[in-house]
Amino acid sequence: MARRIIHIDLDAFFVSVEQVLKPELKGKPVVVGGKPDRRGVVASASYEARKYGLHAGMPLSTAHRLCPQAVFIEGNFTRYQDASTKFMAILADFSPFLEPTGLDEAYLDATGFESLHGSIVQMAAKIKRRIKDELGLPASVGIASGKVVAKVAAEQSKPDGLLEVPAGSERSFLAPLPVGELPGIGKKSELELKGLGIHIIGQLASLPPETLKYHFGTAGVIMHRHANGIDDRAVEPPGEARSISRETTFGEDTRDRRTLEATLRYLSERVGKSLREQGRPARCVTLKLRYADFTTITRRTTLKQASDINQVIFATGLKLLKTALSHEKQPVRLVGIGVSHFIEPARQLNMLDSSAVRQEKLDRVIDRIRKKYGFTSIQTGRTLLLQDIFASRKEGYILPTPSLSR
Ligand code: DCP
Ligand code: CA
Repeated sequence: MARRIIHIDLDAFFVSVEQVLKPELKGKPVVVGGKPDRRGVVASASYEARKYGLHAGMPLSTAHRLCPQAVFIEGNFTRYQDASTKFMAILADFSPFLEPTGLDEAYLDATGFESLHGSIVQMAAKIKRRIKDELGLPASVGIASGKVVAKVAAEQSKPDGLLEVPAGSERSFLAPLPVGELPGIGKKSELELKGLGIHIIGQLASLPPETLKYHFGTAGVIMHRHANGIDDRAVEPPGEARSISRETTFGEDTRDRRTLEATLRYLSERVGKSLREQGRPARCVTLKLRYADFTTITRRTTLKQASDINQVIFATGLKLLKTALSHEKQPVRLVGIGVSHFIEPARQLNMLDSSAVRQEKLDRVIDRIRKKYGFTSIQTGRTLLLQDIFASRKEGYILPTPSLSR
């Protein structure tokens, strides 16, 4: 029996969350990403704004030029995270085979669930209804025998759509679509395929797989299978996180050591907080830097002893930062810090020296105070200077491009 895989993706996610909060924004061109005079890009554009050519990733200044009447909103990442958690909780009610693939999208394996709901289409309609009723958010759903076709079907049905591709018609469904619609084909491959005279997925599907292998390696073989609607990848519920990281892009590229160090300190504290919540200390600390010309480097240190202490994370990152900056004179565009290689705490409990135990306890006390009074209620001298760089609210500083842990 063919599998029934559902892909579900919320429409204009950040914008839709804002529209729930301010219903007067519904039906209007709306952009989340920042005010048009700020450097930065569109994170999410309402479908009304897309009519003017606006899309995610477009510079805000361009968006403003194309659609000056659009409402530009800074956005609030905490709100989107919160909506995402509720969205995933609704999906989890429908199937334990749930694989989130972003804040606002997920795969569900619904094979054999027909009898529970009448049909898979009815199941999908119920999911959409609950998301609309409980969260006020529009979603689009694709149903197919595999992930790739389900995802394309959801995309084709947007906005507020529902599309099932019956088993056996995957190939003919994909055939007329432009190759760029196939997940995994980015701008570069698309151009290369155009060079070969391949414009639609049907043409791709008819090529000998060897040709694609010659041009794209293993990726070409997968591309060929997907173009033919063949995709047997399982829906995989997430395992535990393998790393925790935080990063941010500066409003303006900077060489200022104090700014860089203060930001690194703040990000280290955010990482430390998540790490202590998760309860397993980490062995590795990784620094990430992106320079003005977009060159991105990562540098990693393995700790002698696994840790979840702010100061240890920060000091390790700082050493990496100083070394990196001594080799590079360009201004920095982005800084990030992450930890990985977690260990079970019991393995080293008795080996920790007393000062490490004291520091950890202190960090945990600070976590509790911050939980109650806000993240910026306690700050080290070092991070205070961030007040001049970033706006803050109770949950912490508002970073221009916050990122979730991976
Ligand atoms: N996002 C972002 N920066 C990007 C792309 C996306 O911050 N370059 C954020 C904002 C989006 C959310 O992720 O609202 C989900 O991304 P999608 O690509 O699913 O875009 P939307 O949900 O906004 O629109 P669509 O209706 O096309 O899914
Ligand atoms: Ca979306």
